[in-house]
Amino acid sequence: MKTIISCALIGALTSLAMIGATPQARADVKDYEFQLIQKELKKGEAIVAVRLINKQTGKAVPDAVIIAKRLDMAPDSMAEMTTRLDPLPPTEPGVYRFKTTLTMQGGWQLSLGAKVQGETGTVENKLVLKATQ
Ligand SMILES: [Cu+2]
Repeated sequence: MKTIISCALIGALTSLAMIGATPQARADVKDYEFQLIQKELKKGEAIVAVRLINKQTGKAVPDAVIIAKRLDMAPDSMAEMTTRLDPLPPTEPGVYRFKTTLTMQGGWQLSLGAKVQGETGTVENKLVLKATQ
């Protein structure tokens, strides 16, 4: 009986020690990357979804705060042509979704700025997607 109790106690102390040293604390904003779930979407009403991953662990990163976002046609030399980008509630941890209207067929650039929990600095990515007929 006595042995069981001390094992449980050691287990609890080990868990506490692990909480104090999360591997994320040593990561850098450059270790994070947004990836498009779909690189081609139909022209018109669309949902753009991106996954934020930690490149060191390959894991999806939930609870990031999107602080900047823009969708424009820079890839087709129309950087001034922008469209709406409304955040949608998450359905999967680490996946960020936006409702938009792809008003023209062609290349669109999605620019994102995000704050990751426990990291200083901003994750900034530019991703290119294609609106098809
Ligand atoms: Cu255009």
